[in-house]
Amino acid sequence: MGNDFFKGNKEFFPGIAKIKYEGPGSDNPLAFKFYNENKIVSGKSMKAHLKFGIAYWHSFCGDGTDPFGGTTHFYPWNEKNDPMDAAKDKLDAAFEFFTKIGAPYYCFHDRDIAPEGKTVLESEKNLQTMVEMAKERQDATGMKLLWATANMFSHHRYMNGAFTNPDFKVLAKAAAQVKAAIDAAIYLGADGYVFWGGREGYMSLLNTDMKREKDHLLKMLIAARDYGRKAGFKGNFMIEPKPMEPTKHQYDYDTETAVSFILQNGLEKDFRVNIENNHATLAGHTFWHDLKIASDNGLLGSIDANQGDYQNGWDTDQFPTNVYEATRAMIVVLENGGMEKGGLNFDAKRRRNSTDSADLFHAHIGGMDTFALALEAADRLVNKGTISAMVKDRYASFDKGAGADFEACKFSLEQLRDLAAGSGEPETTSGRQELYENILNNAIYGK
Ligand code: XLS
Ligand code: NI
Ligand code: NI
Repeated sequence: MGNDFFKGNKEFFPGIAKIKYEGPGSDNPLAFKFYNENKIVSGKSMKAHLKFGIAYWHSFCGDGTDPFGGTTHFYPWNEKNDPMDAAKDKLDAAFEFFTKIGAPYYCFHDRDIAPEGKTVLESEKNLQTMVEMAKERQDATGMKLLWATANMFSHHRYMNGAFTNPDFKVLAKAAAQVKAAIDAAIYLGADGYVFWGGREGYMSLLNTDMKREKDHLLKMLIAARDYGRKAGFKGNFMIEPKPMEPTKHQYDYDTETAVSFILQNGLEKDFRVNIENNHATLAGHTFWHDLKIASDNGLLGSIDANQGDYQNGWDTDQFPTNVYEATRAMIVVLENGGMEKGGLNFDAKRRRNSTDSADLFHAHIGGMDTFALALEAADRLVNKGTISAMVKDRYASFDKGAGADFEACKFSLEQLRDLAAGSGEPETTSGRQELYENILNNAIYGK
């Protein structure tokens, strides 16, 4: 394998070497056509701009199961009977994949890397053991943990929620799990810790005290933040919004809701949002819209880079292939000055019927090439500044005179009325949407 670290270990992706950049002229399906990690784009390498992360759950745990059928992805790292032995194989497979695909970051839920034990203590021990192994592999390969999280939605005890469960005993179990996951994040030097509240919501308002549940959610986020900071966690805590699925209604409905929650409760020093494309579209927004909301509020933390299906109303978690959508995302990221402690985590799964191990590579190569194209297109657009100048000009009437006085809160409603009464009908001004769209397309096509 050309990497001493794996000597003596079983190879899980035999016949696939490290994926290289071969450029758009290459016909090799196992090569990057556009992602050239060392290429400099406005002063920074592609690798540093994009900070790709691999989602442990989809890539090494998701087995193709859907509501109508079981496993279709039979993994060689899932063959041992003892769950800890299987977890160790999985870790080796994961690091082999990380090294071969050449993404610098990964993300996991506690239960992705270590099996749940019979007691809290046993679960903590399992996690500690696996985290120590992961640390060794991080040190040997240079991989970094983008963020960690706790899976508080799969176990049956969480069927009525975790932090928002009506039963205090379940809430306490969730607290224990989060404490251990934060400890893991600290030990592995993670840049972030994510709260995605899959079951923090309701199925029916008839049996739900929503006000009380939301209050518990806030109290638990504060307790987790306080513990993390005390224990030395320096990264961002992040809320990942999603409107529904698995619950009918999730409390962190969309980015606007999560941002308001953060600001309303004075959590902006510690909390950011982690935005997923398919969650934004499920909420009836675009990826672009949710990223903009976060960025406008200084709360853009990180991105779960995937895409949905326009015909399906659920979280299909597909690998990103839509360059137009990705470009609009990268425009926000560049205008935001990057994401500091965030990156692009592929929270995406290959399809149930993509059953070759090479498909995992094709999926990630496609996602990485898509965002490389998007980065360059966004850079052309942002650097030229045509659109930003046009937008600025659109609001020029607020830059001076009475418009500027209005922004400085110098007018009452009556005074504004008098201004209106003393002037004629304003001339209409075109919004020029089609022109803007052409400029964006031109940037995508290299102009
Ligand atoms: C599910 C979420 C989940 C989070 C991490 O829809 O996207 O994968 O990213 O718990
Ligand atoms: Ni996600
Ligand atoms: Ni999702």
